[in-house]
Amino acid sequence: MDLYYHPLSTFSQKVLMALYEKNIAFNPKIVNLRNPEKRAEYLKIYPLGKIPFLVCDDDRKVPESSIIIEYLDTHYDSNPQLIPTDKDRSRQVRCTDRMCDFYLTEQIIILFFASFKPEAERNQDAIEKAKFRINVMYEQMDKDLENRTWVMGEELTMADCAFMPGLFYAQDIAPFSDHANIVAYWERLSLRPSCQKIINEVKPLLENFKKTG
Ligand SMILES: N[C@@H](CCC(=O)N[C@@H](CS)C(=O)NCC(=O)O)C(=O)O
Repeated sequence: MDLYYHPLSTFSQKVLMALYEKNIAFNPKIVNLRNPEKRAEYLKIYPLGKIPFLVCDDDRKVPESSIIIEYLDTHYDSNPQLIPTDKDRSRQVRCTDRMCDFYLTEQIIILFFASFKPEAERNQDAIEKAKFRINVMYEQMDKDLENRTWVMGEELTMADCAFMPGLFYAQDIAPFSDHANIVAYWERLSLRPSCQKIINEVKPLLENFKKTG
């Protein structure tokens, strides 16, 4: 199957983590959405132009990071199971994943792109709202992680895949150093081979992106 993605993209990293954790092989198709020609080519594959996007061998198309992970969980017999089969646990994991996407990852992306703009051109309202949401998420996460190894408990789930990219980018732009349980969690999470693989690939690209904007 083909995975359309970019190593710098947070939602792509979420899916990469699931693929690496489950040890599922895929054809990497890196999409550079900043290049107008490449973007136009990609729009023919996925008209909304969002990444990640999975095209399966039977030509089934799967958009949206959480839905791709659900597809991997239900179509591949490989552990870990990232969305529990128990209905209540499943709802809790999907809820945390969604909260993370909307109120942490997307807010961190807002701060990340704002950081490249001159102060006067930044949307201060959006920045304040983003900081507020990130802080609410950190407070909740720090409480949740008090007695847990992973964000939902002792099993790694899709929610951990969702938190990984945001926390990676947050280190510079929305530090969580005041939240000891998140710091300890990030240490555990970032040391997983799946995360190391993603971080090692993204670090040089990120340094370059910061220089060139
Ligand atoms: N809800 C989507 C969000 C995907 C998304 O926003 N991806 C970003 C990259 S991290 C993207 O495609 N941005 C390009 C654009 O919006 O044109 C998911 O979970 O996959």
